[in-house]
Amino acid sequence: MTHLISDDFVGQQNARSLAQLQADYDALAGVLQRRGRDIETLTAQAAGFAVALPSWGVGTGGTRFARFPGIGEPRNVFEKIDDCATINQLTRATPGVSLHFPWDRTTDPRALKEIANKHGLYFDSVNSNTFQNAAGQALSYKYGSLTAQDPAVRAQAVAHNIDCVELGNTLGSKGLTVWIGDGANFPGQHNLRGALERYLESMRAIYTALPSDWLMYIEHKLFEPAFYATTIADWGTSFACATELGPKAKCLVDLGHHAPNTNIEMIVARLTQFGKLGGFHFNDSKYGDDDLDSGSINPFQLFLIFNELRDGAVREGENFKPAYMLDQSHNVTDPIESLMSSAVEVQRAYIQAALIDAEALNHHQKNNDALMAAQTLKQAFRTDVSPILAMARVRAGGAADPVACYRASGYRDHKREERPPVAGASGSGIV
Ligand code: AOS
Ligand code: ZN
Ligand code: ZN
Ligand code: ZN
Repeated sequence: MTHLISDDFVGQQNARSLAQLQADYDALAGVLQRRGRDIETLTAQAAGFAVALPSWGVGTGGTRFARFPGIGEPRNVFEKIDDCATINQLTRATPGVSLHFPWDRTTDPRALKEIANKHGLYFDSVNSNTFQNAAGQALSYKYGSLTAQDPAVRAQAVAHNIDCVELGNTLGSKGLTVWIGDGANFPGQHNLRGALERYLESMRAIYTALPSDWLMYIEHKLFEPAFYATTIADWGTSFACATELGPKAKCLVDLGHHAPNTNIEMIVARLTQFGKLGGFHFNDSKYGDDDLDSGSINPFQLFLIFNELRDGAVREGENFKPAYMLDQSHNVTDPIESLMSSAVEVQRAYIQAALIDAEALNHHQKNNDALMAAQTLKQAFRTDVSPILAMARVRAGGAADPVACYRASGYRDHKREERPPVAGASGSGIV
């Protein structure tokens, strides 16, 4: 029997700070009321927010230099589900889990689905992996996968993606995320156009195998592991490919996959405008694909992205539902703590953006009042919405303070006992 935190324990922990939370909540309600905003509407919005967990994120990550294993790390997908369930129990904002194959392969997907559902979790988009060789694989991806020169290698990579779709279908997923490391390290190594032609041919074969209610997410990335020319390096290439493939293909924006200082919120606006924004891998970065905790470096950028999503929701209506997922690497923190705080940071940006006085913003834009337009955004960004997020959690049975509750529970110490380390339990260091 594995140890899980009891709901009673969460309730007891909450009881200690409930009076304080109520006072903070009431004070914020007053502030918002003066702005003509009803706090309960925002709390309901917070309660409806969800961002999916990356199964690979509950283990300690690593860099290409080293991986320093954490304590009591999950050793298989079932243990990962326990950790994901705990994160969702405390945050009530992460009911989806995004699996990665073959890392999360199981001989009994039905049992996995049943256990996840029992915990109140469902499976979000599944991720294929052709950026490393799986154990026992016939052909190597050393020189590429979906774009490889060798048609047999391409066929193997296509077959793996179709396998992922089938497995995901059994698990109740509705999407396939495709990120490939394909590209060139030397000028001349690839015919740049030829590589993309082969990519499209491979992707067409995968697209054909998608169930009718599935989406395919194309994840671009500027560089790494290819350092001269990555085949799907930017949103333009991603957009062109998604357009070529058809309506079930959309673009996925991993925040770390751009050159430093790229205006990511503008990419979000463009993809939304042309109906191709599929979803996100949230994380934060300073230099490259750093995969640091969401909101830890540049929370304003996250807020501005959610401002575009807010605008997109108004313009596109009900059908605008980009997929939200975290994609982070935790090297110096307890992954559960990082994922909980990150989910809350993304939820915070969502609520801060919901607070924007859209009418005022529109007015300032029409009048070319740049200063007041910027101030309007800042007013929302500066508002501490923590009591809204905490109240939404508490009302749903989550923790007022997820990290404090988690620490007090001794969950990790239990896992230290239950999960003695095994060799090769985690995925690659690339995230
Ligand atoms: C790689 O840089 C991408 O972010 C992918 O999403 C990758 O599949 C994932 O991070 C797991 O390594
Ligand atoms: Zn990613
Ligand atoms: Zn990343
Ligand atoms: Zn990445």
